[in-house]
Amino acid sequence: MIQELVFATNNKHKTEEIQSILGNQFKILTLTDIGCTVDIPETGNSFEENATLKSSYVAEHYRLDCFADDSGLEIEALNNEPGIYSARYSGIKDDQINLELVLQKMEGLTNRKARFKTMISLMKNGKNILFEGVINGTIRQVPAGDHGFGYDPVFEPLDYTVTFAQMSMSEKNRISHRAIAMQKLIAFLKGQANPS
Ligand code: ITT
Repeated sequence: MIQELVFATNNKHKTEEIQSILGNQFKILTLTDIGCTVDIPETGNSFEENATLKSSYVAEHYRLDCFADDSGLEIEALNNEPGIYSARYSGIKDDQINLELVLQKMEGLTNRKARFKTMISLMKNGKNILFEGVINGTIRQVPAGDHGFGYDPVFEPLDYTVTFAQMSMSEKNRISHRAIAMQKLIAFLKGQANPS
């Protein structure tokens, strides 16, 4: 039987990536599917806290097991900004404007090291279980590619010569921060691993 899982997100790109990673072993229910129209406040100080705020909101208000992903880009030369503010770095939720702000702040900087991080919080039977995924890379001077979302056009993973936005979804899903965290979640749900 296919297991249904609530994924607490309003981000359509994340939902697509995660449904594609899960394949047909699990079916994702979104916030819309469960009738939740709230933009759950992300007032925490870390990916971990924000992921937990989203998953526990659904667990408390809908009495459903649920997982949430909080993620973002950490750039070494910018003191790990935009970090937890990735979705609204410029003050507004606009991928293009936020990406341009990153490039502007990095003008003239030679240290281009960055990483994408995902923290997944799974609320299951009232318990919070966390799964982390990280991928290292560099920030390009000029955006390239039109797949994906967010900062994908400027992020080149280590050992690759293309950006995330130049990869197909399945290529990105083989190596991304979200895919790494999701594989840990899947292994846990299948009873094959401890959280990490
Ligand atoms: P939900 O909170 O509803 O899940 P969100 O877009 O607000 O959706 P986050 O708070 O986790 O999600 O912010 C993540 C932001 O980080 C996202 O909007 C992108 O700007 C960036 N980001 C995260 N993962 C990314 C990825 O795989 N590729 C490109 N940018 C990514």
